[in-house]
Amino acid sequence: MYWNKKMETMPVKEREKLQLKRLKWVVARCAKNPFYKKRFKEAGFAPAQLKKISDLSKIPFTYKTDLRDTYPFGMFTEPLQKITEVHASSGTTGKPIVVGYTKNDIENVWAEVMARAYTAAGATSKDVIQNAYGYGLFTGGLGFHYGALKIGATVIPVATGNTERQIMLMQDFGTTVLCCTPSYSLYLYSVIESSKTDMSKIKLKCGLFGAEPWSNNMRKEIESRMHIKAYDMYGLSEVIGPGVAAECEKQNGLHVYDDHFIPEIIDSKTGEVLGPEEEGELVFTTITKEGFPVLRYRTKDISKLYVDKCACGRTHPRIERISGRADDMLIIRGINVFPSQIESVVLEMPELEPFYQITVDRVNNLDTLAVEIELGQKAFEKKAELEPALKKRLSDRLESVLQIKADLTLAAPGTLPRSEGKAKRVIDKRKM
Ligand code: DLL
Repeated sequence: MYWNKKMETMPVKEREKLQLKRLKWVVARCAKNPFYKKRFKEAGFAPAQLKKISDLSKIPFTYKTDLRDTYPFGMFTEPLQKITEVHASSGTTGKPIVVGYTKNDIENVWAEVMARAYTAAGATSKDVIQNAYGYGLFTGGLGFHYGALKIGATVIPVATGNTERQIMLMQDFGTTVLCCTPSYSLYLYSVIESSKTDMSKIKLKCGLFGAEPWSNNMRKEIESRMHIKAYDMYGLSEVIGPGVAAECEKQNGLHVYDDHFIPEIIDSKTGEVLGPEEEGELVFTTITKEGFPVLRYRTKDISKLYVDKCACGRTHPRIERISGRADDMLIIRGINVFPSQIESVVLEMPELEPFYQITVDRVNNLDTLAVEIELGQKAFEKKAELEPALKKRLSDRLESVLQIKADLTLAAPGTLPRSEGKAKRVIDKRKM
């Protein structure tokens, strides 16, 4: 079942022609933006160099740090009046990275690719979709919402948390499609199993899971425990949000909707473009977005590209499930967290020393974040007196920066491990 048969099954050669036309269009728009204008000049790139689709590799890369440097709207290619919505995700430091959409970007790009993804997972207008991704600045909630509206399904915008309520709605409203992070789905199900839920009232047939890395083993666990099909959904705010690539019923890689986003796999160190089935960093160029296009955006996500035809009939290339990241970004309950964000909060507090350890774990299928920080000597001497207020201040500040709660421990000076080389500040105990 296709949402847009013409685009999803278009012969590759024909699609390449379309891509080249669209690429020229987007590059011409970017050439008028001061950031890109400068980047093109520095790289000695001129839009006229684009003669065939492989000339894409002549365009200079863009990076997450470029978004930080042009914060908030410097990479937009439409005036703010034309931008109808903004979203934001974690940057490497305190400020978020901001992305913007025109009405057309939302209706004809985002909702369109999400409609394709839902359809590929077997969802139709007859389904009741429980959307348990976070609504707000995070791209998950509204991305899944717009796609659900587009296919004409009934959407329950329940957002994250409140597991008891999720289960109640799931039974009472007859949810058939669940959208949330894969780890949350398992947590939800463990609560269903331990509470005396009437299983005959659970009508779930599939789930669209993403926003964090997960494995095929985790898929098997979800599918066998929940008796549903579990589909991998991939995306990132900078490219569109969820809906950059999604699995079809064959569950054999994620189709990249490359009439909107052209994927490349590169060698992270040299920047050289790699061939099909070679592992490297995913890079995307958006070729239809008006508000905030990105050219050769370095995702830091590690994957492979498959260009052979999928048995489902779609001609879009596929990426392999993301196997890791080329930087230190952690994904905790679907939220991007950089250790540097935690560090910057620690450094704001004069009572604390810049020695800290971050431990991420998974308890009952839910990610946990614990941060241990050393107190300075003076503060340590008054620990009993200072601790409650200091912990509260730190906890509130971390939550406002990270959007998740951390379990905090204030340690005695000199007690956390020191290292001679690179500090190992993060212990990730999760097994996926
Ligand atoms: O997490 C978009 C999304 C929302 C995708 C809901 C799927 C479902 P960001 O917050 O900008 O956007 O985070 C993007 O999350 O670069 C990956 O490292 C990671 N990520 C997203 N989906 C997957 C996935 C959303 N299916 C970052 N597998 C990306 C592994 C994923 N990692």
